[in-house]
Amino acid sequence: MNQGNIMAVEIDNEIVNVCRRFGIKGEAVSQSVFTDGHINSTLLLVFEEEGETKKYLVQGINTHVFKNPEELMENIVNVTTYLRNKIAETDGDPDRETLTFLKAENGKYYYYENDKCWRIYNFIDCSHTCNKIENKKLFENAGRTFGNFQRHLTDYPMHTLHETIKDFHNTPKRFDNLEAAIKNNAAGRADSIKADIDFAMARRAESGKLLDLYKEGLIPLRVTHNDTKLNNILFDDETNEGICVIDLDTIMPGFSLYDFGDAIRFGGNTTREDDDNLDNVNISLELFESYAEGFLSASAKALTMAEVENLAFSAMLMTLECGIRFLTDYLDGDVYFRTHYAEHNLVRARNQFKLVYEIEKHMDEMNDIVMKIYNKYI
Ligand code: ADP
Ligand code: GN1
Ligand code: MG
Repeated sequence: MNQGNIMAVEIDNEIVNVCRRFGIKGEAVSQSVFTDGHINSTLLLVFEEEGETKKYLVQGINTHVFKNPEELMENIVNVTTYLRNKIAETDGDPDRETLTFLKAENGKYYYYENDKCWRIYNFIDCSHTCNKIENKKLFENAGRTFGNFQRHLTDYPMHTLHETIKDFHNTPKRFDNLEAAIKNNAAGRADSIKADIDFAMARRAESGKLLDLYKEGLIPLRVTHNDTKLNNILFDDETNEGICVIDLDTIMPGFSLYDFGDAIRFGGNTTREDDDNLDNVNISLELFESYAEGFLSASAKALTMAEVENLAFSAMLMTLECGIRFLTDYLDGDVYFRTHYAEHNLVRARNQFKLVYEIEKHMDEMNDIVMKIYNKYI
């Protein structure tokens, strides 16, 4: 079962033809679309072949965002191959605990058809994704899953990874982009959002803190996921354990704090990231504690003191950065994130800024929680 938003649609022959390019045989019996992601377009295709049912994830790569599919897929295939070996060594099930990509007839792991770029990988059955935490144990499991993911990749040759999106979590650069978008005012929306711009700009000075710590040698570069939204983990239907980390497009060298902070941004919010009722937006300290418990249980021993001391700060920074990105896209005329209505990016930005405000208010408590858990694991 998959609880992510999924909707049955009519079978599209164009998509079935794409599947043929990847050597998929049999009769297509259903097609569904996942509506959660903001970037790629994701479909589930089910085929019947000689009495057997086979399920595939068919994904249209957003080439406006990922401009070099060759490098993108090289990263992903190399990392998943490496993970397969690690998982097999520890008696895990590589077919379920990492993604397996199909090769197309051109010998590559992506295929252009009618100017669209496609990839196909195994659908992991009896799993589900979540957009909202129903019980805190699940968020602890999420923390452990992302913590283990990072741990598994500790010795991965980082220099071989391509930077699929340059300066992805460089928050000062994200501020520069916001400033440029205000000047350009492409969609004519700048005048109406002065208060939102002021809120962001008031925090510009602290946006380079992690980069400064890196320059001082206090936090290291690691192989990181960089998009640790809760719905980028598949949970086992029976056990609710996190089984597989998905959405691997942004695996790049980064700071562990990016992964921690971004997970809190999404899963620690008391409501969804596009709730327009700002009274609903708050940081759940209970959920923060659960995630920190899971994450630190898997990674505490490997972290530097500066990393530990900035876990709570990273939640604020990643939320601020995401808010800035939504606001920038609103100013640009919604050219990056998929939106479902005209003000969607503005609603998302305001939601994120409210969460920043709440995290700032609770920063001391969040730091205390981190230290309490950290001391248990060292
Ligand atoms: P996006 O970049 O658009 O977020 P994702 O790779 O995260 O795309 O996929 C979108 C959704 O599709 C996920 O949140 C999840 O619900 C579902 N999904 C993706 N990969 C798999 C898989 N291998 N098995 C089962 N469901 C999957
Ligand atoms: C995008 O692809 P998806 O929906 O998992 C975005 C993330 C943002 C997130 C906000 C490549 O993630 O960086 O944090 O939306 N991915 C990319 O929800 O930009
Ligand atoms: Mg995703």
